[in-house]
Amino acid sequence: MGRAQRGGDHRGSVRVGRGRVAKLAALAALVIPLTTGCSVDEVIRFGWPVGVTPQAEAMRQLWTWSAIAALVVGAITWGAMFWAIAFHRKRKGDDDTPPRQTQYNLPIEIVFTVIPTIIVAVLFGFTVNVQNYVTAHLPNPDVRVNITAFQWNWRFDYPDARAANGQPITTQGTSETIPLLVLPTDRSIQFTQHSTDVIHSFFVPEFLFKRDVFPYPQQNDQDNVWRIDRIDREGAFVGRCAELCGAYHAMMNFEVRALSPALYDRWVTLREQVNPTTGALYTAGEALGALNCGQLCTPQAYTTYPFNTDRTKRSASEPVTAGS
Ligand SMILES: [Cu+2]
Repeated sequence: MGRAQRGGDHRGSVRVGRGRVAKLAALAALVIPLTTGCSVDEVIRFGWPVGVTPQAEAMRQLWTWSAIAALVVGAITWGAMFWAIAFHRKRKGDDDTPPRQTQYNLPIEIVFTVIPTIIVAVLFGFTVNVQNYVTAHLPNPDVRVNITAFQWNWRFDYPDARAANGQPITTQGTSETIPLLVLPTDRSIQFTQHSTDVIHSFFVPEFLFKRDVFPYPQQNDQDNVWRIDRIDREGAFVGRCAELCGAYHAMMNFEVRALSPALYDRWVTLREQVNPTTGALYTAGEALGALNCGQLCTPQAYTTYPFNTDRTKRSASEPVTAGS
């Protein structure tokens, strides 16, 4: 067998090898999404939770398109890299002459400066647009809630709803009770927040949003007002403190309970009244229990649970069993 013929066989086997790799890659690209149970919706969320507000959806779309833009740039870059690696390797018999050099090529330099600048400008434009939408205030919100954060719990006041004692409806968490932030679906809600001690952060993952809770927000030049246009569906959503605020920061949880507007109105009416069983104003949990609407009206939080404050226990807190 001559040298040329052996060389031909070698090139042929390389071609077959490359073809097999390409087929395997295509097969993996097809099979992996199908076998891992990922829906198209899940894939294009690129790991973000499913939001329940229009603001969350706007941010999710920004994220999705930014990720797609990054993947397109990535695919072009990886393609160029692998093409150079595969087809421009130093081969046996090549001498040490360097390949054709293209530095100081002004048109290419200009193109490679202008294209990234355009990409960054477009991403910046869309980001500012979404940010302005998410952080805008509402002139006339349907519901207003004042949030007070403190080491290590939350208080929620409804300034537009007066209880029988003339004070706004208030829900405050304790070491034994996770505070329930009851809100209506399909109504605009504006939150005003402040802290009584250190900086906390109000975070509901399903809102895809968090805002630091400052002491003295005005003096600290902080925008402590934000809003959501509506909550899209009923449900219970865990809320957390997202700013390291002290020893029990990780346990500073609350629960958003989103009710239909009709149920929410009934809940507010109950909270304005005295509970005949206790002789005191209805608590958030008692009023929910009285609505009797199934799991959504469970008097205690069920997305999270109170923590054990006894530090001598040295064991993890346990979920509160039903009825306790
Ligand atoms: Cu905190």
